[in-house]
Amino acid sequence: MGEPRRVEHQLTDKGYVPVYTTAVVEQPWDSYTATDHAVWARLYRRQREILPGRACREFLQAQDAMGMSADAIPKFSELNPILRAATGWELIGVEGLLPELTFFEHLANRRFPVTWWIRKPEQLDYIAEPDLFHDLFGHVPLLMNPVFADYMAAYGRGGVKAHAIGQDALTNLTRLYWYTVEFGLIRTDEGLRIYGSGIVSSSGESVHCLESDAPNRIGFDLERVMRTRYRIDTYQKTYFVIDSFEQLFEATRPDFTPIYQRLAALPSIPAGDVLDGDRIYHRGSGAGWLADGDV
Ligand code: HBI
Ligand code: FE
Repeated sequence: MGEPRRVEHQLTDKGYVPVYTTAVVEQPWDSYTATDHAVWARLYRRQREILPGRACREFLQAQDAMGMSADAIPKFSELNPILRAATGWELIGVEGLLPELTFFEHLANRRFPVTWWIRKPEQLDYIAEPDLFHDLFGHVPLLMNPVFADYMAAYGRGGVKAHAIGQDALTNLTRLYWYTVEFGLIRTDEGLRIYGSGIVSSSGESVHCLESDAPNRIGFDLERVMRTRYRIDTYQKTYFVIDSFEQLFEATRPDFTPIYQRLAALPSIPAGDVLDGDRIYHRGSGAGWLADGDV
């Protein structure tokens, strides 16, 4: 496949990466090489070895229910009927990062953009932009969960509105995405579990987020999360813990406009801070934190 045309750079959980065209592309499944399938298999097996007992049951069960396996890169055409039947969502192939408004509009219409290409073997442990493994392994399974699927669609609608309001609203909303969809933890009877896609697609952070003494683990609060800066180049300094996907969906019910107005008058919160009033599951030691670089 030719190198896609690059449009601009966008800040993501891996730094500034090129934003590709908004084009929707068919998954070129027949063009995947044996190396592409081997990279999928290696990453899939490694994550499925460490995620039982760490990822929430809903994630693991959904991934199995979709028929994902290490055997080969899944076909969007085979996943879509299953996903549509479960929650009305479907996957669309894209070149990579989309301009924010385009991304939000897809989510609002229950279309999840999945990058069609997978990283190279030499990028196994680090890639600067979301590839097929991050999107398909990390983001797609939980779209089978009706409540989380509704949250993602509500998030998309919120993003379209925030885009019309301005950058401050977008910044608040991006932090919400960050600390839930990408790096969220959930409380269960067996303890804290992972549901964030940025974590479940990362072998190191899947262990670090639950077992390291360094990070804070704090109960989810919408405005606290919207004010909290985050990391794009290291593990998160703070992980926010929801009680349930219902709690997360309920948080998106109110119109955010008055919240954005209130937050505009308040300072942002550094990524590693713990505040009075926080529901503290774990106060981090801060070991290994970099002093600067919060976004
Ligand atoms: N585009 N394809 C794709 N995938 C993303 O996860 C994505 C994006 N564009 C913007 C974006 N995420 C973030 O800025 C969100 O916070 C909007
Ligand atoms: Fe992502």
